[in-house]
Amino acid sequence: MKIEKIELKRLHLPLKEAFEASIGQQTKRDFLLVGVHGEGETGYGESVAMPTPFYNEETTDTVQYMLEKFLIPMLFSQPIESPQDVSRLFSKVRRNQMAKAALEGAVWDLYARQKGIPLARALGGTRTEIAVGVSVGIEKTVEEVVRKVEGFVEEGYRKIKVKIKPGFDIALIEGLRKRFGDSLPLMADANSAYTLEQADLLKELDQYSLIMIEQPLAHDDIVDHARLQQQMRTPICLDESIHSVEDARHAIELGSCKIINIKVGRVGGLAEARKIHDLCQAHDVPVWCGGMFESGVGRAHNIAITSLPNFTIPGDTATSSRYWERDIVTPAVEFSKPGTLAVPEGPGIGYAIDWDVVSSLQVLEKSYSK
Ligand code: OSB
Ligand code: MG
Repeated sequence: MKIEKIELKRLHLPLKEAFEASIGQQTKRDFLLVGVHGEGETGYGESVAMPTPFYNEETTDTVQYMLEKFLIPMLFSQPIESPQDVSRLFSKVRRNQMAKAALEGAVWDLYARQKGIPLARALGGTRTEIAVGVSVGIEKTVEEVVRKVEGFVEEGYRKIKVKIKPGFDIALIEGLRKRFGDSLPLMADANSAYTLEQADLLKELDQYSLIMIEQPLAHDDIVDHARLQQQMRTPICLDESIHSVEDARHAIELGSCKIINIKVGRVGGLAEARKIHDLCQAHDVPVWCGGMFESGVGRAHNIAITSLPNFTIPGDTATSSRYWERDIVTPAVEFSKPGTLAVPEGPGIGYAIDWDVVSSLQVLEKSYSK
């Protein structure tokens, strides 16, 4: 693959409404759009790090720094045959998964475009459509969350995930079950808001037949999660704790979870995401694709990886209109039928960049040549 030029654009994209979780409130995305040019084509990726280090240790600034100082120069320093080479090349840089994933994802898109095939096919995906759910933030009252969920159920979302935190947990889940009954596919995400000492409280959730509880304990833990899983019927899903296929192997061996949330950014890119998918498939551990409020570019990457066969649980890849007044891609990401997104058939990510929107959001632009 010839890689001739790389462009970074920093964009501020306001969320339609603020989103609250136990790790804090978010009102906009501040992220980098990465363009990789070669042989007359351009591939796109985006960084999913937040502006603050409250989900993981990376931030938009650290991603920009790592790209400029290390990852872009490394990519220019070696011939690349395929996107897997990028993943191998970057493996000597410790961590900084979201910085690596932003650039690696753009190279995957470029690779698929150069071959004239959809990114989903380049990854080995087989689905033509994917089922999706939606992640719902914390509100002031249970009633407000119930009202939000009513709208999403009406739209056809196939899974409802609600954020919980101490003091906004059991009563919320009970309220949702009272309103929607036991058949609503429902799960809770704690973003590490509890400790093992609160196991008795978490075990109360067992009576509500949740599909899973996501990351109840510390962001860097797999030992206490294994202890908790032994005491709980509800499957534990790990998000923050999994950064690599090795982390996934350790968690599966220890019994720390029964389900894994794969976020392409959190694990350092599509090649690593696929390795985790394959390992989980071999161990009968279902996976689903998490979200980081991606713009349409990251959303398209999420759709592509979700086309792999072991993504059997609806992910958090909701439509563009759930987040943005105007997305940066065209067409916007919308349902092909309720709760379903079609896997694009065009080359690469299958969406075009809307440059008018990008230029209206852009706060910084940089370009690097070989
Ligand atoms: O824990 O899954 C999470 C958003 C930002 C950071 C972490 C998480 C989330 C979400 C929202 O749950 C997912 C989305 O709608 O993109
Ligand atoms: Mg999560």
